[in-house]
Amino acid sequence: REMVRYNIDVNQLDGLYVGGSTGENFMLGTAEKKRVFEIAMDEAKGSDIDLIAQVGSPNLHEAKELAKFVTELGYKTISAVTPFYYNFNFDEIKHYYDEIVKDVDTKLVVYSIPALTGVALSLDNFAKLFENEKIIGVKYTNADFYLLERLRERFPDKLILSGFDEMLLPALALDVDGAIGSTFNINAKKAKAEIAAFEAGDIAKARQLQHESNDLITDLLNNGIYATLKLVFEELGVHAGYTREPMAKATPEVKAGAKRIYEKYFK
Ligand code: MN9
Repeated sequence: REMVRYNIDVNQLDGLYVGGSTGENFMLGTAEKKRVFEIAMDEAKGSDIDLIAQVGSPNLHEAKELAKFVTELGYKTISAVTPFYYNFNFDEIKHYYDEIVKDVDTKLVVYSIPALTGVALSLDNFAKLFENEKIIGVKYTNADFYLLERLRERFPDKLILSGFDEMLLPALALDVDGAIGSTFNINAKKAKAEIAAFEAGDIAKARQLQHESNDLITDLLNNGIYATLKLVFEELGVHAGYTREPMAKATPEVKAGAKRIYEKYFK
């Protein structure tokens, strides 16, 4: 709840992606996922922040149930990770997406993150997924900028949201519509300034801001990004809890590292 409030009140983000990797979604049970969706919606009510609910799971029954659940809660957009682990073929993946949106009127953004799922979608794969008009875009967490350029060129009307915070500037150069990222939880101000500089044509400033963000992101990654984001939140007075097993609990070294990051970048 406090993290959602911080993102609305302090970060003033345009939107929140609820139930993503950083939300440790793939370690949660269905009831817990539902509770997270309820809490985010509850806090967001009355603000004009956009919410996207990530409902995807290799358990298609669960994904469909969650899609229905969040639609009834009032979410306008859902997202689903590509189904992972079983090396599903593309027909199976296409069926998965068509099924998730079939019984809801919510629009869907594909969550593509090949490094963690092992599922790499081709340009033609995207074209087939996008034939379904309820599938309106992709959260693109991928360092393949050739594919990103081809996607933007071929689908000018689809929503492309960049997912690697450390590559925001090259993604902006390829005309993405926005970005979703873990580090925006604590680094929203700088990321928004970078986008504004890019849009104003001040590439030197945008690049400088990306350098500064990447110093922070590198330190976060080296200290364990999920635990450290939570620990920095704690330093900011936001009760963010701790990472769930099987992720390791923060050791004294990790805690000291997070404190150093807080002091270096946020004081
Ligand atoms: O998709 C996030 N991906 C993961 C969003 O956490 C797997 C990113 O925001 C990264 O955490 C971030 C650092 O690599 O770019």
